[in-house]
Amino acid sequence: MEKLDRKWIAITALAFVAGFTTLAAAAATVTVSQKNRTFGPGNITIAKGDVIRFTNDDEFLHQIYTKASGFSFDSDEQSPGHPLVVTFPTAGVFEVRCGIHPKMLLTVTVK
Ligand SMILES: [Cu+2]
Repeated sequence: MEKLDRKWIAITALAFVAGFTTLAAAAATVTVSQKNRTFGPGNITIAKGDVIRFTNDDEFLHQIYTKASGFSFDSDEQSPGHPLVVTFPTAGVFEVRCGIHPKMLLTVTVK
C-alpha cells in the first residue's frame, strides 16, 4: 500500500513538472500603456513569439504601427479603453510609432 502511494506521488510530481515546463515555454504577454501620448515603458525586451498588449489609457485615439523588413503591422484606430494585442514573431529591433502622434516611440527588442 505504501509503495503504491509513493508511486502516485512520483507520477503527480512528474505531471506537475511537465505542466510547469509547458507553461514556461508558452508565449508571455506584456502590457504597454499609451498615456499622455507616451508609451510606458518606452523600451521593452521580449522573446520571439511574445505578445504585447497595448492599452489606450488616453481619452483620444491612437493608431500604432511598425515597419521593418522582418515584421510590420499597422493597427486600426484604437479607441480609449480598448486594448490591442500584437504578437512579435521575429527577432530584431522594432520601432513602434503612432500614426496620429508622431512623437510617440516604443523600441521593442525581440530576442
Ligand atoms: Cu497616438
